[in-house]
Amino acid sequence: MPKRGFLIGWIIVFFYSALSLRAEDGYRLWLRYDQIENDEVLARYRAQIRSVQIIGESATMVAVRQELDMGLSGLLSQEISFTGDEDYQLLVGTYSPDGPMSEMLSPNDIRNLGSEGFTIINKEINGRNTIVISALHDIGTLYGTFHFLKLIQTHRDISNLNIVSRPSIDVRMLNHWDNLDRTVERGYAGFSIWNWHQLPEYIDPRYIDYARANASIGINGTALTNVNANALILRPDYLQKVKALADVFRPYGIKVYLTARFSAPIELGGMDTADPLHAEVQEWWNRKAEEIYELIPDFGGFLVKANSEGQPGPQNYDRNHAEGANMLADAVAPFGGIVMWRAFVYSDEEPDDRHKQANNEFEPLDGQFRDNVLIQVKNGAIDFQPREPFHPLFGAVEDTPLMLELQITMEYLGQGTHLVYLGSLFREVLESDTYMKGKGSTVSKVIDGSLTDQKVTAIAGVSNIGTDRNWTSHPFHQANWYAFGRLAWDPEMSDRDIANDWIKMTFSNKEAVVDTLEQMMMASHQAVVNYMTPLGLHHIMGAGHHYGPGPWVSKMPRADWTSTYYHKADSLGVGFDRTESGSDAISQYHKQVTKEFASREDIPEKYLLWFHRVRWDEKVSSGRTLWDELCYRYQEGVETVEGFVRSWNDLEKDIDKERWQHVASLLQIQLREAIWWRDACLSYFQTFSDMSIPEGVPEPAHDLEYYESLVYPYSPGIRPRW
Ligand code: BDP
Repeated sequence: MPKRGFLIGWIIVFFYSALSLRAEDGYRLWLRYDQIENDEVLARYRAQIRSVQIIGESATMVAVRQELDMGLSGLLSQEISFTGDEDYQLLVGTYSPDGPMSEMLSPNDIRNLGSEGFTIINKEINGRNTIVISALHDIGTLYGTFHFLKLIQTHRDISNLNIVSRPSIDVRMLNHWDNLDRTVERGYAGFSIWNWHQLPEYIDPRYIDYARANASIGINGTALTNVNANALILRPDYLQKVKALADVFRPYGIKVYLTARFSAPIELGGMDTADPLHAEVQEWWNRKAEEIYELIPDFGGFLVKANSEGQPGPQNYDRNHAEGANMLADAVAPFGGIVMWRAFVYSDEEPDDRHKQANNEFEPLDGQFRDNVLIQVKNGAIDFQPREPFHPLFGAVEDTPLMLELQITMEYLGQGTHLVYLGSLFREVLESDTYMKGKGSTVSKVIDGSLTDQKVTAIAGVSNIGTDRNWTSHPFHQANWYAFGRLAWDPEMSDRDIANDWIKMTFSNKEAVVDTLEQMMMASHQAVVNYMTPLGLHHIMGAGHHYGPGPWVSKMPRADWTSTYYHKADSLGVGFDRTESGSDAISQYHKQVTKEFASREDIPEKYLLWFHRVRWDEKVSSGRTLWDELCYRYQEGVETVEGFVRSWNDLEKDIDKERWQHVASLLQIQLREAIWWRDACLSYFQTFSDMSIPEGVPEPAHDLEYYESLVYPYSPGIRPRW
């Protein structure tokens, strides 16, 4: 007998050590529930949570139970009782005035929770300090559950909680630029996770983990398909596939949306027009909406890219954006759906500065859209550049709901391989002041509806998710998905606090790790701006795939696809004059902003060349010439990445082998490419400035011809053409 016990003992030891040695592949994202390493913290939580009472049986409450079971038994590595014993220490349930939770909570506790908010509060129940997680709807209770698990993952004190949280924005969604053939436009993390061919029968378990991850950060919508849309998704068999996904996501509070190809009545309906004022076209969309809602009663609505970059739209029939949007809005309105109509438009013929075109087209239409239409506006007027000043539409449209579109996939910020924390970029956009209603009219206040009283509010992030085992290619890019969700819930949150939570949940609570990673992440946005597009330079990347530097790009089908259009370098200077003496795009901002940006003295230097043409020998705020400053900024970007390499090396012992090795390799790519950007851009601009590279900045390793000769036909994420 003792022999047998001995053997079993060894089997158990072997099993657990095998478990702890399991390769850390990043699949679990920030929902890692490994046993807490700090013994003191562990002992405290173990005593605080042994028994849990969950009230409710809906699919969402089943998800609550599963998450708590997995989370608590993993983190605390002890058996948790869910048997409903009287001595529970955690009570989880949705409040209703005549339900059991009403005995535990006062109406005051649940006031102001809205449809998605939650409360987590310590109460004396049965003479015991009990934690109560509750909400007015099950989804709020699920959000509260994830919040609670986060408190434990980040080692917060849970003995005296009094949390009330509700989202500031109604629709918090991901936009997948996923094609039906599973390629992803501007996707750098593998293929699309939507396995259209095997849906609706095969439900990949990934869909559930996708939903869990999104729910954990409050994301409640997903547009499944590319904005460069394919009408096929609206065909009945594809709608069955969409329904299967919607059914998986529903318990997690996530609604599905689809991109609507404006010409679908022609392509699918066999009609000869898609004119939005044509009765039969309207009828086609009304029927289509009915068909969709029959299958998916909580379908969110349509996202539309129209008359932009070759996509069909109302202007093909001499109708305007409002007429196009309203037709679709009328089709989904009876079912509570919305239409998100993108403002990323620039006309094929218009010779005007591209910066101005969205305002030119949308400002005159303000007030003409149906109540269930939102205009979806990118953060800046050009295109998700490493840094852009906020889009002037945010301060110019008052009678139409505006929503913000951010890009999580980093098309212009190093794509799948550079460590860049976007929390800082998002924060910068959200706190930009539009002055729409006087000082303090930040973009976040425009989009959360508090300034204009808009009925629906929304925010979208272009997803960076793909079939890569770790979802996002770079382990640190998980933080960008995470930060998007957190800011969508609370646009006033600090990017640093979000990074701090993410690091603790994803890597470690050890102070040295947290401090180092936080520093790296917080420095990373400015670093990429420095080594790619310092001082307001923009759109100087490689053509087509947008990979690597390409300031020399000058021959493209359209001038505003070239780099030379944007930097306008010549022997005198560099920069795009968007002041009154130039394109005057600057006047589309509120006059307070226009005044600031128009002034060479007042303009934040980070936007200098975005709005001004500056002579190479002109002095900037550091007292250096523009040319020297440019060189130093590029160099500073490279040096910051060198610092990342050193910092990461110092953490080798604190991070699991797999992720440490992965990030270490990616940092080598980032460093090589930062140097490439610096050397290629300085070689190129030097042909105009004709000034020498200042001391402290190395001479480029190659000549300009070399950099210009590099071609990357298989760079990922390329825009498919059909
Ligand atoms: C650009 C991308 C292109 C997208 C477009 C858009 O290069 O692939 O289709 O934005 O947002 O940044 O519609």
